[in-house]
Amino acid sequence: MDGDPVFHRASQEPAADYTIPQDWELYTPEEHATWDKLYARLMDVLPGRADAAFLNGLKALDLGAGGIPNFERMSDELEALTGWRVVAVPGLVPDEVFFDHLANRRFPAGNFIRRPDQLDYIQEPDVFHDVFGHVPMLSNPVFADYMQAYGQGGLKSLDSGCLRNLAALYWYTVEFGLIQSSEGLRIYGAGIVSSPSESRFSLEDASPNRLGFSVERLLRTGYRIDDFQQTYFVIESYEDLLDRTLRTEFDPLYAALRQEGQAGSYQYTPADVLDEDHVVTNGTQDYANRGGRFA
Ligand code: HBI
Ligand code: FE
Repeated sequence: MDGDPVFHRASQEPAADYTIPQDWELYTPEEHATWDKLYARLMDVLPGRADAAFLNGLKALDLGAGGIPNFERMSDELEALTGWRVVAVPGLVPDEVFFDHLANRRFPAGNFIRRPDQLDYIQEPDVFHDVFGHVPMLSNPVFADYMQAYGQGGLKSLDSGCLRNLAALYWYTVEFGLIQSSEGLRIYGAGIVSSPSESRFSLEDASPNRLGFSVERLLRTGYRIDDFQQTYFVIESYEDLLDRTLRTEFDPLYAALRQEGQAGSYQYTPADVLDEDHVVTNGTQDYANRGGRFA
């Protein structure tokens, strides 16, 4: 993720932490209508596919009330649940800024929304991806702890040469994670829940692999940034995700990556299934004809 923010309607230069006013009163009726359209499309797909933790968060924060949520009001409700607040930023921010926000229970969300002709896919996270996709899970106390731990870990990794490896852990959990829930396989990743087509694909298509979560495996695994994932990683529970991550000694893993010349690169492609992988479902090989670039 390049660190240069793209200024969207920023009413002023961002602060050192890249935060800007949300300018909620400046949204047009068309921008609010875009939120409502995207929300309605996803509510046709997510019940029965998104994990209960996500759906409960959506309800608790009332994100379907109509129009783009006001960050101040939403943050007061979220803060009462897990101590998290949502702050407006103009776009992607540099890693150290991003990690510092997460480490302090502040989720940086773009304040712009995609144009009506971009409903299906946007290159850069907008307010719908960031707030609809990420914020409901922050109302779950265990996942809220995981996100803060990720930020704290990121700050400790700034000089490791392994930030791209750490980004893969974020990608395959926070963005594209699946969970083995009591009702079956369910979605919790923000990148999936904000996409109606990938919400179906990730659970029901035969072509992607679905493998058991492992921190070390993810640090070494590349991912696709402009197509559906070819592999999804499945956690047993948010407690297990948090516990394994907190118990992981990252420094020796980073040292091994550097020693192997793998720091900042991905030893495994999104297509690989390893002998030691716990296979939930093996993908079919016709996935490869979908195209898309690896990160
Ligand atoms: N900035 N606003 C914003 N949102 C992100 O998701 C984000 C970022 N900067 C860096 C970043 N993500 C990546 O390093 C993460 O994948 C770790
Ligand atoms: Fe995201």
